[in-house]
Amino acid sequence: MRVARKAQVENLRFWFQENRNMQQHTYFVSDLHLFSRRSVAERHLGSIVAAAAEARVFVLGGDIFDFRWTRLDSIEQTIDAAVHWVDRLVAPHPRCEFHYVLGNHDSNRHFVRRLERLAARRPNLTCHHYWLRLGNSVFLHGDVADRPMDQQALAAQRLNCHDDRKRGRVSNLAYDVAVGARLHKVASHVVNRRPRVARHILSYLRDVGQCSQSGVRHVYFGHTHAAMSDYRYGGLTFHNGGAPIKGLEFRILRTHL
Ligand SMILES: [Mn+2]
Repeated sequence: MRVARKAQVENLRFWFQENRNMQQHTYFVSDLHLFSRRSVAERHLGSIVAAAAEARVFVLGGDIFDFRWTRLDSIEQTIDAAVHWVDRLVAPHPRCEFHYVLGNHDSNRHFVRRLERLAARRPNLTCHHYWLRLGNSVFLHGDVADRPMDQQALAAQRLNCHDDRKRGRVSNLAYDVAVGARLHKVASHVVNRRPRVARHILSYLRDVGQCSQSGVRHVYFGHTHAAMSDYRYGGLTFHNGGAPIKGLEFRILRTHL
């Protein structure tokens, strides 16, 4: 009897440990640019859902949707589809904590309002406008990599995205040609040299008090569409999962948390 009880306790302990291990991971995904024609994110949806199913924390790092370059009929329709997409990811995984850190492309104010309304209904979803700190890691979209920006400059820049309009057919075609010719890849490598990107992000993080002095060790970001892992700069380690766009590298990042 005593042996049986002991075995039961052991089994229970094993079960809890297994479950705890399964719930340990924190994932970061950004720049899916869903609804734009250039995005191949649909190919990765299975892996995203699988990661969410075993994650303790799942961070959506911005530009998850692309309203400006949507292939749906209107921005309104895209917003409906986007909110539905987030809910379909969040609702079936109540044990996973989801954080949506906004990017420039998903800063459309109508979308943000709807996303915040969804977050109010879903206890496991939180929306962050600029950055998120968890343990020794900071998560941000990364549009501060474009040029040196403090918080005030970023907020001003984001205002330009609040009323993003859907782009017309001609500019869409021009962009497709650029993507076809891999021009976006070349441009991205020139503008997004790693030391420059890290320097700009670091200067923003200092402005918002999130640097190595306050215990930050890892920075997870997107926006540049240039994947990088374990890039050391200014006492921090930078990670970027790239983007699921033709010709570019894309990864779902499992963080150090
Ligand atoms: Mn971006």
